[in-house]
Amino acid sequence: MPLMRTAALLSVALCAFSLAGCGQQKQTGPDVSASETAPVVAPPMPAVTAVPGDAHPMAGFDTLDRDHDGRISSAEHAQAAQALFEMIDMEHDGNLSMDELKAAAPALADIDGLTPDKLMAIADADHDGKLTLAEWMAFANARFGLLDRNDDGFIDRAEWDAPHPPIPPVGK
Ligand SMILES: [Ca+2]
Ligand SMILES: [Ca+2]
Ligand SMILES: [Ca+2]
Repeated sequence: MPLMRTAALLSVALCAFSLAGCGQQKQTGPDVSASETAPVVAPPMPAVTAVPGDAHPMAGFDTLDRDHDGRISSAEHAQAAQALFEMIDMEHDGNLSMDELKAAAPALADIDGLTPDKLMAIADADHDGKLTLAEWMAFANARFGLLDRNDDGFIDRAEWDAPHPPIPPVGK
C-alpha cells in the first residue's frame, strides 16, 4: 500500500521536526494532522562552542604534522594557526577579543601554557585589546621560528620535544 507507506514516512518526518506526539503518530496511519497542532519543542540551544582544549588544529605534534612526514613545516604550522584563529573568532569579526580568548583558554593552555593575558601581552602589537589575524599570525610565526631551532623550516620531533622557550612580545 504505497499511500500508507508514504503517510508513515511523512509521519516520521514530521516527528523529526516537531519532537512531539511521535509516540501516538507512529501507529495511527495516514492522518498526520495532529502533528501540525502539537506543541513544537525547541531543541536545546547548543552550548557555546569554546574551542576544545585537546582537539584543536594546534594541539600537539601529530595534529600539526598534517601530512605525517614526521616534521611540522612552516606551512603546516601557519595553516593550523589560521584555522585556530577562525575557531576562536566566534563573532567572525576578524578580531580575537579578550572574551573570545578566555572562551578558548583550554586550547591556549595547550600552546606552550599560554593564558589569554600572556597571549595578549605577546601578540597585541597595537595595544587595542584585541588580536587581528595579522597580529595572531605574527605571534604564530615567532613561535615557529623559536621552535625551529636549526632554522631548516621544519619543527622536527626532537625540536618539538625540547622545552618550548617563552615567546617574546611580537611586533613592538
Ligand atoms: Ca609535516
Ligand atoms: Ca591588536
Ligand atoms: Ca628544524
